[in-house]
Amino acid sequence: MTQDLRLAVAAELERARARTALLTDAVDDADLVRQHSPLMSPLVWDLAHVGNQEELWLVRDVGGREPVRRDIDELYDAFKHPRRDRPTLPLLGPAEARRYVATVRDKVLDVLDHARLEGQPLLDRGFAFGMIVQHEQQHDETMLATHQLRSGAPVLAAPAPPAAAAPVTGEVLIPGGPFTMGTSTEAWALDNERPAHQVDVPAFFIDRAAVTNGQYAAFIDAGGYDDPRWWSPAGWQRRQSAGLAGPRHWQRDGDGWAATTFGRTARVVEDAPVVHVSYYEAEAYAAWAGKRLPTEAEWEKAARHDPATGRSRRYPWGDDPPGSQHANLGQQHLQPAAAGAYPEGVSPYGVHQLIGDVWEWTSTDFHGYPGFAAFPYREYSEVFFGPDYKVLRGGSFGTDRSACRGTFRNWDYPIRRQIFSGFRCARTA
Ligand code: AVJ
Ligand code: FE
Repeated sequence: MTQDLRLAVAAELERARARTALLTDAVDDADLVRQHSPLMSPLVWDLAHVGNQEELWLVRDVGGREPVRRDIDELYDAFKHPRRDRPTLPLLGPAEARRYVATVRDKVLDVLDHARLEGQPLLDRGFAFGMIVQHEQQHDETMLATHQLRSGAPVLAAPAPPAAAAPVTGEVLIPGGPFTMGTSTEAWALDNERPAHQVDVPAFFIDRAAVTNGQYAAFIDAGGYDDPRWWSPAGWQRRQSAGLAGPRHWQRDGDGWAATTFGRTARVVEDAPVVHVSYYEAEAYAAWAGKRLPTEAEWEKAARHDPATGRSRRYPWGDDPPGSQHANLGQQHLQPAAAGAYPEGVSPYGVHQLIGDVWEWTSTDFHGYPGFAAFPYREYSEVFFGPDYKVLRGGSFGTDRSACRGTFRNWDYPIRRQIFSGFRCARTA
């Protein structure tokens, strides 16, 4: 049993590292140390930061081993230096960073061989290793977002996602009543997903698919960006000060729209989810459509609640881990898939593509659930709780399956759109 777990952990560590290598080997050294946007770190910072977190938690804390590079802890502490300042730091260069992460990984595989993966909460069912796997995968998504902000010739390529099996439109009614939100049993769930608790959700309608490029273009063409009626006061202020006129990366193309994706410009796909919109834009679209954004509890009930059994599933399709038939995850396609492309991923209520494709904005501020306890460090979640951040759910095409669950919670500022963010609409029944 623990031998199986050890092998599974090692495979997940390896899979994360392969993705990190792909994203960092795709560009030359000059590109690795360059800052492609003030919102992002140089890729070489993410690389060494991933290794440093792995060293802190697995080499030193779990393994009780001597530090590899205690002298660099400060450089890679995300709270010591905001992203915009990171290019001016005396960072490890590309070759040094690669050597560092490889040295740390060698030690970690040795620690894994000897660790007891039970007993204390930090090690129970391999949690600390799972946390570090997810951390690397989260940074791999961040690095993918950096790639999207990079200018120059394309360096990443992937096959197109599957087409829609049948078009998915309209909404479903989710009857009122309690459901179980969050988890107390998922082995690698992070602190903010815990504990499981009952939430009574009044009846509501939710869209079966995320808002598509075609639908969003109709909002723009109807003058949606010029009518303060649809925008919240904060959203309108942002729309004005940032001069917003459409999703990030969109440009006019005749009477339609094109978008530049990882260096390639093409017409936007009508029936694929819109991506790179802020919370404020999502909120304005929903108001224009006579709807609203779902609350986080509504989103999770639509995704996990099984009315036949009364229990909450790990994923919309059941308890099996995500496969390529269920959801567009893991940077396999590098773009969201059309509504209806993953019929095997549908939820019990008939809602599609809740997992994968695009992160979905919810109307809920990021807070701890009742009974929340910071674990294993306050800086993962707790320091972000409060009204400044909105919760996003479901993961995107850039999110790995190890960093995405029915209970997984992401968060960002409502003005942000460099992430792979979209949304679906809801309304009160
Ligand atoms: C959960 C995506 C908001 O990138 O800020 C990475 C994940 N935390 N390193 C982030 C994270 C520490 C986090 N998000
Ligand atoms: Fe980090």
